[in-house]
Amino acid sequence: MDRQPARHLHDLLVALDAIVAIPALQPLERLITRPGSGDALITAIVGTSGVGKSAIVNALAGTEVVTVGPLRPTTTDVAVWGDVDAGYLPGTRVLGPEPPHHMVLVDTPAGEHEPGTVATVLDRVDSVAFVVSPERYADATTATLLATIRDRGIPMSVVLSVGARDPSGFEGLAGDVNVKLGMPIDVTVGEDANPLRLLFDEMARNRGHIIEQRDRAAAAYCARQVREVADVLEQRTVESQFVAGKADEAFARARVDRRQLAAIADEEWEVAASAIVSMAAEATDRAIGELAAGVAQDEVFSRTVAVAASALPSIDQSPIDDWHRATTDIALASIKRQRLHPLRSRAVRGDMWRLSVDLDRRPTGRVRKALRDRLPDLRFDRNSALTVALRDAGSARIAAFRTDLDPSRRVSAADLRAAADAVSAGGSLTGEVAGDAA
Ligand SMILES: Nc1nc2c(ncn2[C@@H]2O[C@H](COP(=O)(O)OP(=O)(O)OP(=O)(O)O)[C@@H](O)[C@H]2O)c(=O)[nH]1
Ligand SMILES: [Mg+2]
Repeated sequence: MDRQPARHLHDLLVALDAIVAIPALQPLERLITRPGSGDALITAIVGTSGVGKSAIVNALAGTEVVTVGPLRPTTTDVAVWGDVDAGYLPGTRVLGPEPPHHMVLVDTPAGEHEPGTVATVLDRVDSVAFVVSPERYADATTATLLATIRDRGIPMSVVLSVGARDPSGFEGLAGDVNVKLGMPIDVTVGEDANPLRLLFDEMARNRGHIIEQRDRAAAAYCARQVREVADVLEQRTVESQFVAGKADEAFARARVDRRQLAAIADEEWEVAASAIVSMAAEATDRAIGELAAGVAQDEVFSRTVAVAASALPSIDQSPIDDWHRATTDIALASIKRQRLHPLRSRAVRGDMWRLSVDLDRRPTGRVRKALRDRLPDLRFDRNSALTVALRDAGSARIAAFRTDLDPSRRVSAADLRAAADAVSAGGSLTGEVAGDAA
């Protein structure tokens, strides 16, 4: 698979508001990070609580490798049995014999108890063994879980787990499960796990095909999620333009040029930044003085020295000079970075406005002075109409900032849609697995 389109889409999504982008990011991780062709088929064992998911894993292992229990739910953490990168698939590692066909089997917590965990696992795995029991196959939670898997288009087999019960006594059960799930049972497992081993034999043989199908499904699902994000982005952009327009009206009413205000805010920030630099420099000078005078007893001070020394790559004959330069450079760089970061400086500006006008406080001295210089007849403290207008404007600007999904305006809905299309057109691992599918 060409992972480039997925990476590009990933970059666009991370530039957006994280909360909105997460549902689209998760399936993308598979397309970017799914280990290559040398790895085993990853299958999740999924179902509601008590259907026998963990019991099936133990039956396959021939020994108790995961906990089975009468309490609901029993499994609370994902258990990964087989060889796969823990960064790709986190969870407790199962110790025991090798899983069949070097597969990776994932015992999951019950879907109704840990829906978020199960959804994350689903986004990573290649296929699902969906487990039902004679007692639980027709309930709403089973249906919800099944819908989650179908929605993602994950290749799936249905496993009926009967435990120690005699399956011959279940007249009409198979037909009813078929009707209720809308899928036939692929395998019935009792205390003997052989029928399931046979199913896994076949899955292992079709491994390349299953992974390819899964990648296509992940790409399609991801593209769908991204299109939803693009819709939200479009809608939010319209909303934020509307509130920003309201702010401009308020500024116009008050006859204040907001660009002027912004410039003043920047100027204030610059003054504050240089104050921080000189404070840092003074502290450094003081420290150097104390060091030279041999009074570096103070615990805090020696810690500072240790940190500064460890930050320096090598201490030559003039360690104090190096130290001074390094700490000043770091202070300057961090201040510059903060200042240049557009999000941050906009947020700082927004906060300055809010402090000065939103809470009915007077604008800061420098803002007042600068405005007074430019508009000599204005008297801020007396002109309540202006204060109200400024407050409205400040609130609206802040609201616009918060409504905006992409305050830096690097991502457009059209970019997102185009990137999603590219991913759904190329989201296949065919080339990588074709050679070793057999
Ligand atoms: N009578 C009895 N039943 C048990 C015992 N341990 C497990 N079971 C039953 O065996 C079945 C399978 O249990 P599990 O394999 O833990 O079920 P699971 O699907 O993994 O359930 P969760 O981990 O809760 O999602 C359930 O019906 C349990 O109630 C036990 O010690 N005594
Ligand atoms: Mg369990």
